[in-house]
Amino acid sequence: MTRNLVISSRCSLFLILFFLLVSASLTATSAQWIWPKPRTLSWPSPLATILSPNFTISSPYHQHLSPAVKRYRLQILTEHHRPLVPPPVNLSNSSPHLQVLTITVKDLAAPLQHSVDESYALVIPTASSTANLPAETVWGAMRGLETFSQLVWGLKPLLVPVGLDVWDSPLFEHRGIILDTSRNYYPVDDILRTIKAMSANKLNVFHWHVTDSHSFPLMLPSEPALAEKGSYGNDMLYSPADVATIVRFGLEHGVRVLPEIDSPAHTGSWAEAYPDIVTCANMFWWPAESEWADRLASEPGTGQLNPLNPNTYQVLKNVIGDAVALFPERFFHAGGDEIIPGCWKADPAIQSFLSKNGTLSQLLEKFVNTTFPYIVSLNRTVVYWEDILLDADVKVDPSFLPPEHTILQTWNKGPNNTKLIVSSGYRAIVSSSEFYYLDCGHGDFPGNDSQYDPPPTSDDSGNGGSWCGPFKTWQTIYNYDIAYGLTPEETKLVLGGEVALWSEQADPTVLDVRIWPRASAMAETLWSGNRDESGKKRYAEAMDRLNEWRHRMVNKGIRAEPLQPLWCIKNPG
Ligand code: CP6
Repeated sequence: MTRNLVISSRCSLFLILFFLLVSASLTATSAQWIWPKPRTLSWPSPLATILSPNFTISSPYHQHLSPAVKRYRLQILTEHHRPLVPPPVNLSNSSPHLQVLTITVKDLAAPLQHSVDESYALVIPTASSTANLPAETVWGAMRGLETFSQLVWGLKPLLVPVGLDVWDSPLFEHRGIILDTSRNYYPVDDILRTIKAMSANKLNVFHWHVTDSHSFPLMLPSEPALAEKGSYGNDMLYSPADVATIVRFGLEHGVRVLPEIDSPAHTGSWAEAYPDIVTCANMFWWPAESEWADRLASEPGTGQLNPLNPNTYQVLKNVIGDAVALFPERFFHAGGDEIIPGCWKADPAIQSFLSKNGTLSQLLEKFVNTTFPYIVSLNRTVVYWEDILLDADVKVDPSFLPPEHTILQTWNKGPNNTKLIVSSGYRAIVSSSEFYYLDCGHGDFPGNDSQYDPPPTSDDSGNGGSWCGPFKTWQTIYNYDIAYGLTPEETKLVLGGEVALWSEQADPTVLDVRIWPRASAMAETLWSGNRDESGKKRYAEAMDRLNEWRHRMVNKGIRAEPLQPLWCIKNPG
């Protein structure tokens, strides 16, 4: 008894905040299994029936939906999920076994792009052997299939709730993950596994930060030298066939693949093929004598494309043209973050431009004015990092960025910068580092209270892991309201959010554990919010469900990290 109390209070440390906020949700019922929680679900009595071993899914033929249907049927029949906490469900003695799930789609032609309708309904009656999944589009049907698959559990036989009614649709249309494949390389299989897990969490945008200063792994047919010379090696690049595989896999999972070719900063790797178009590529920002040898994001030689060199635009147009041809996605992310004045100032031509009263912002305006209209001419909406408009030193006049073709993505102070962006009439994607950066909290220098010798340099300005710490817990992410402090009109301009895995200190060995289940926390807040019907944040209920969801993800082969000791989960309250 005493022992149990001690353990119990230890576990409660994790929960104590949330106990205070919750009471109603302890009557764990209906949607205990589903992540993210549907917008509306009714299940008046906790009854289940047997899922027939001959269970089938009927659906209209569609190039991308049909493979998804086949995959889900196999998964449903073979997963044999056993919940950690047995659901309080009775087997109905009058319901027939469930034989068929019938999918109907209103608009079979709607392509997977921003603002496509993802709504669906799911009706599993008590007195019929057929369940129905009507959806507006095939992408909504995929979301409904995921929900249905999460409702099936058990060994032999498989069980599925009956008398259940779901109507579901996302609160935010853009729900993504950023993966940086430049600082460290990820094989195609790791990317596919991530997209699969995204789809299970109803996330719909894989933002692929494919190139940066450290390596250029994307093989582009018009500019092969960039990857030949700028990748980490022949075995660490993405061929056009790899990209096609990833794009098609995304389509079959309802996940858009949004490429980012970051420029003009973050282009050091381009100098391997084109040294003349990159400024400061060999400049060391970090003191070479530093004992910490902390070589992270901005060092060595972050490199910036030279806006005064005409060859820059020659190469860029080829790169952009190829990228647009490889990725059907209608958004194109052109970067625009973190321009370092000193890097441009290292170039003699730029020095002379500046000495004649030219400004750094004019250099960026020239760059934007030569690339942005070209991207728009290729029928793309351009996404830029917020810096392009909000940076203190190097930014463009808003007149260069018409809001109908421009989306801005935050990464600094979330609520403030989101407000600045949408109040200027731009659409925003929210990725504030203080909530949504999954890499932060690693690689910190010891603080001044270290019991060991202090570091020889305490400046950590080049450290991609230090100043955005501490580590973001799932609760920090779940708690964040991306439209905080905005008017309803402004909120309409917030397309959604993306969590980010920057890869200075990540690679395939930690990919799953860094992303999951913390990205699941964002997935739910963007799909159905973080509050219960009474408007209270639903932490404890979410904790129970997220434990189950993490357990289920692990069984699907996603190495999501644990949130609690198993003991706490088995002994709730
Ligand atoms: N790389 C690029 C990065 C970051 C950004 N852009 C970054 C900045 C701050 C933190 C983490 C990552 N590593 N290209 C900013 C968008 Cl804390």
